[in-house]
Parts: sequence; C-alpha cells; structure tokens
Amino acid sequence: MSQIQREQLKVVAERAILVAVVLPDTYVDAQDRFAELRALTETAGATVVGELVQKRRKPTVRTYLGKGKVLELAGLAKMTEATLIIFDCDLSPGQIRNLEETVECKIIDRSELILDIFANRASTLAARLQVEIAQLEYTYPRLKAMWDHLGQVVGGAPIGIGTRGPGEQQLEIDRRLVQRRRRQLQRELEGIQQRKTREVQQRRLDHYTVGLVGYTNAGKSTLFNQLTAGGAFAHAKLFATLGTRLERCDLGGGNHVILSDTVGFIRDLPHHLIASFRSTLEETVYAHLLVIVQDVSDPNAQMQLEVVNRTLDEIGATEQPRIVVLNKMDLLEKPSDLLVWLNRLPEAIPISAAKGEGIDQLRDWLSLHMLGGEKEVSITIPLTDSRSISFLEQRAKVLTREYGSEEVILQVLIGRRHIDQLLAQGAQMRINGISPLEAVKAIWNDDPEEIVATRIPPHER
Ligand SMILES: Nc1nc2c(ncn2[C@@H]2O[C@H](COP(=O)(O)OP(=O)(O)OP(=O)(O)O)[C@@H](O)[C@H]2O)c(=O)[nH]1
Ligand SMILES: [Mg+2]
Repeated sequence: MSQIQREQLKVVAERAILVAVVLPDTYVDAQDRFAELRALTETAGATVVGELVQKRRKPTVRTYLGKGKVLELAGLAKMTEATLIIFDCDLSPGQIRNLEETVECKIIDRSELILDIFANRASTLAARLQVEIAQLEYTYPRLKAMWDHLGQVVGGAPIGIGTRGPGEQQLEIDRRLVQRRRRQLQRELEGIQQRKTREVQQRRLDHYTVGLVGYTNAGKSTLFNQLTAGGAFAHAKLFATLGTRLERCDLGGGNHVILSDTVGFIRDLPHHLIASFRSTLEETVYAHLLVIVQDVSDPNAQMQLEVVNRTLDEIGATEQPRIVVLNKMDLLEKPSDLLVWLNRLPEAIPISAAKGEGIDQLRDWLSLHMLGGEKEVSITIPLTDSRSISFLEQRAKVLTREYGSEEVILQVLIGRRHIDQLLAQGAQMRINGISPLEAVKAIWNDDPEEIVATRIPPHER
C-alpha cells in the first residue's frame, strides 16, 4: 500500500465496507447486525457500500476472519471500489497489518472509528485534550512510524484516525515523542480536572444536581431542552453531545435542580476514552440523582440499558439512585411493548421527549426525589438567624409559628434536602428538640449531606 494512502486515513468521504463476525456470545440484534456500525460510519461522514458477516466459533489469530472470507472481502472491496473497511470489533495491530496486505485497503476497527468521530466533534479544550490522549493511548501500541509530522499535532489538532504510520525504522524516536506529548496533554488536562472537581463539589452543596445519562442517541439532549430553557444540541447523529451542559430546571414552588446533559455511552466504548473523559463525566459521577434516558423503540434497548448501567459502575457513579425514563414511546408500534418494560421496571417513567409527553410527571418525580420525602417536624431557630427563618418561610410549608423572646418554633412540612441546604448555610437550629444530625438520622433514616462528602473517594477529595 502506498504511503499517500496511508497518510489520508480519515473516515470522512470514504466508501466503506462494514465487517462483523458473529460469535456464539454476540448479543447485538441479529436482524440488523450493522444498524449501529452503519450509523457510526455515517456519523463519521463515510458512505457504506458493502456489508459482510461471518459466523465463527472464535476469531482467527492472524486475520480475525477466516482465510476464505478474507479473499471474499478483497473481492468485494475491488468490486465496490471501497476505500475503507471497518470492523465491528477491536483488532490487534498484527491483524490489521495482515488484513491490509491481503485486502489492499485501509482497515480500521470500531474503537478507531469512535475515536475519529469524537475527534471531529470535540469542541471544548477539555474534550480535545481527552480525545487526543485517548488516540495516543489507543494508537500508540499500533505505531510503526509516522511521528515525523508531530509538529503539526502539537498545535492541538487531533491526530487522524488510523494514523499508524508506514515505516519501521523511526519506532524508538516516535515512542519517545508520543510519550512526551501524552505527558504534556495529561498535565494540561489535570489542571482542568482539578478545577472541575472543585466546581462540581461546590455545586453539589449549593444545589440538588441531576445527571441525564444514557446510550448515544437516546434523546438526552432533547429531554434536557424540554426540562430547561434549552440550548443543547440535539441531533439524529450519534455522539451529538461531547461536552457537558448544565442548566437550571425549575420544578415549581420555588424549587429547582441543576440538570446536566453529557456524552452518550456506547457498547465497547474504548476504555481509554472512558478514562480520559473522566472530567466530562464528573458531573455524572457526583450528581445526587441519575436519570437514565432509554430509547425503548430501539431493537437493542435491553442491551443498551445494560451497557449504561455497567458504564456507570465503571466510572464510579454508584452512590446515587438511578431512575429510568422510557423515551420515544411515540415510536412504539404496539402499546403492549411499553407494558413489558413497566413490568420489568415498575418505577420507570414513560415519556416522549420530542413530543413533550410525560414531562410533567417526570418533573413531579424529580421534585419528590429532590425534597427527599417531606415530613412534619418542629424546628427551633434563634431569631437572630433571620436567613434560615426566611428560607423556611419561602421553601417549606410552615404550619404554625410560636415566637418566644429569643427563638421561634416553626411547625413545618419539609424535605430532607432542605435540611441539607439549611445546614450548608450554617443554620443554628434544633429539629424536634434534638440536633439536626441526629434528627435527620432518626426521621429520614439517612445521613445528612455533610457526611456525603466523606463518601467521595479519598484520592479525589
Ligand atoms: N420520535 C422521537 N424522537 C426523539 C425523541 N427524543 C429524541 N428523539 C430524536 O432522537 C434523536 C437523538 O436525540 P438527542 O437528544 O440528540 O439524543 P442524545 O441522547 O442527546 O444523543 P447524543 O448526544 O448523540 O448521545 C434526535 O433526532 C431527536 O429528535 C422522542 O421522544 N420521540
Ligand atoms: Mg446529546
């Protein structure tokens, strides 16, 4: 293969053939094996000109596909004038080399395709750094040579997909350059990340935060726009959102939550990408509540929900409750399909983010969660703490007031969250005659917010 071809490994405007191997434990919908890979390919800007599937018990070491199938692929590539072959799995550097020799066409794998999409979409500095680190980490073991143009990369432009270079001789120099570049990016990113962690934790104390999460294209940004003043980019393409957006979501009665919309998850997300997207996912990890948006009209919905739950576990978002909203219910052909979901997840809320259905119910639900269960208690506050008294008058339902010369006793209907906020602003109060910490434990059977801070892993505090 010529060097010129090798250096133009961009997916955009390519004619692509998609290849999948169905193994016995393959869990993707068999009816349309290529639905997701096709969508990813088109999102990257290429045109699909052919598809090839092989059923095997296990992949071959040399070329992943069997020998005969590799020849069939070479024939198909010639016939369709394909310029790119995309495998729906991860390939080893050796497999890529062997395949390219026989098929005489660029070969990339699923992770490289996803990285390429991320590289093209990254618009914030943090996202660009994160993608570039992930590319260096993923591409690094595949390097032969090609870092002589690293000068261009230093400007911050992400390196192109499949930039596994042509020669062998420069390998050692290249490795050192890559390492140096990676350390430099890592340092920049760490600076951003530390600021971010502080910001997120402060926000968590000041507000109740809700993270929208879900598989890519599930409708997170559409729902975000419904619940807030809007402004998030919602699009039929995969990975329309790569950063995190925050917006206030009013719930009525003077209450609000801070809602975040973030990057979508996908099966087999390159793990370097998860690691380096950590700062983007920070809002999610520390949110008080996670709302999983699931597209129930997708044939692979069940698998997607499993991927989302697993990814949340992987990034350490395990402390908060997760609720599921069953989105795109307007696209379900049979209403009974919804019942199947509700049987399995009785707490889930059916919605259509696009049509605005079920949104009020979701708002009520968020309110309930935010307030953490309203209880009737008596709160005793010194009259000098006027800030706390006016907070209670505005936010809680005050049933009776009993003024003394130095204190007031308010009988109120109040949620746990409001107690947290009062404590965070330094309220001097007793609840039911005892200390607020003991009262929260006794009444809500839970620890107050200050104690939550100790649940954050020590290395991130
Ligand atoms: N019919 C229908 N379409 C919807 C609904 N919600 C979202 N969509 C469409 O689904 C597509 C994806 O929506 P987004 O809101 O961009 O999805 P996302 O989860 O933010 O996607 P990423 O940012 O790419 O992860 C868009 O074309 C939306 O118009 C819905 O309730 N019904
Ligand atoms: Mg989005």
